[in-house]
Amino acid sequence: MVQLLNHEGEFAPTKEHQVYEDIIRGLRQEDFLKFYRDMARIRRFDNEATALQRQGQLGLWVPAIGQEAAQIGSGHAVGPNDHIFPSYREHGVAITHGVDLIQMIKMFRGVNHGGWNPHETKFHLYAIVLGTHTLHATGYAMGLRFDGKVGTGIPDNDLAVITYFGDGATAEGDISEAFLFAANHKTPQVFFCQNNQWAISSPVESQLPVPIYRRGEGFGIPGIRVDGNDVLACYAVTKKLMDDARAGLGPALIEAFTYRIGAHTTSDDPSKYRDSEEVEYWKRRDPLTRFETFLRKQGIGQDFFDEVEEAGNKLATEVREATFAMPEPELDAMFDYVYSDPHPVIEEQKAWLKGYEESLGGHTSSDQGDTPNYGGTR
Ligand SMILES: Cc1ncc(C[n+]2csc(CCOP(=O)(O)OP(=O)(O)O)c2C)c(N)n1
Repeated sequence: MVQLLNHEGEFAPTKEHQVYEDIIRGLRQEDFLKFYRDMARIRRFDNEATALQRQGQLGLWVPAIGQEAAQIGSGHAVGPNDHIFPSYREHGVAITHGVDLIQMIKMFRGVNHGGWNPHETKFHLYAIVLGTHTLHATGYAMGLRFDGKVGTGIPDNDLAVITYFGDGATAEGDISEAFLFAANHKTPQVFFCQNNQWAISSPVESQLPVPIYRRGEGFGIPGIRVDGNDVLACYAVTKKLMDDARAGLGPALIEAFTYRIGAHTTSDDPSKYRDSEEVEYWKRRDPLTRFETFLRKQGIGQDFFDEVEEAGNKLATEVREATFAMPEPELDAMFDYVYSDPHPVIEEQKAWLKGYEESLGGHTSSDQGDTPNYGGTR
């Protein structure tokens, strides 16, 4: 396993990881501070969003607590024009590529159609159906190869794709299919698995005949395991493999070994299926604490940490205020993007809903009971 920062927060790479050590030695202090700022920012955001859900302001929240190093480290290693295909927990990666967190809140409040503009950010929309987006990523990466965007060495021409998924998602056939197409087409692509050790209530041991990082071997995809709670290792390994992919060396698989400290989602109660000692063990391996220790050893003073905390509080206030100020969507907005052209069944449903609302005096109510009969065939 590649680890550059040990549990005591000391930079202690081994000889065999020289290539990754060199990548980190090429960074400036400013980069380290940015990594910490982003990890703390996303932790604060996560806590605020969880509180908003508990207060009935969001339909659901999906916390990423414990996975900040894997996400911020890898996210910063992705080039500005590379494409990112996330699953649904990658809020940390999202902020490294300019996704507006308020847009993300809108999605979980159910007032928009699923997020942000992926053309602007290169961070594609969240995919709830496990594994599907790894095929989208592979298709995109095949396109890059067909378009000559790989291995030319021409600055700004060569691009790569990264896709994120969990340990549980590796059980999906889609991921095996994505591996096969990626390997056959030698796509410029990194598969980044955050092994947070739980797929809701299924422990990773229940689905692991071989370690995840070796899952691609039979397809011809080399894999590497990285300490997912070490932001520097996550950065360095992702940077190296994305550079290799852009240079035309083909796809690779990274398994970031981490832990989901929080619940699967706000609808989950993990105390029903895992021991508190296990959670406490991993809290002692909190990626933020390890990196803070490292920074303090580098001479970073309290002022910096105070400033980060203040910025987090400010962000939380902004998110909260923006949430309360979000306008409700128009009732028929849900029909707008089903088809690009008008469709008779959709028009029929729209008309039915309008009539139904009018029969209630124009108010929406989810508890009126009637199951609508939309008429159309499907
Ligand atoms: C195809 C499919 N099957 C089942 C689900 C229900 N589901 C949602 S999340 C989840 C667990 C996923 O675990 P993992 O891939 O380890 O990712 P994590 O949520 O831990 O980040 C399941 C089974 C789904 N969304 N899609």
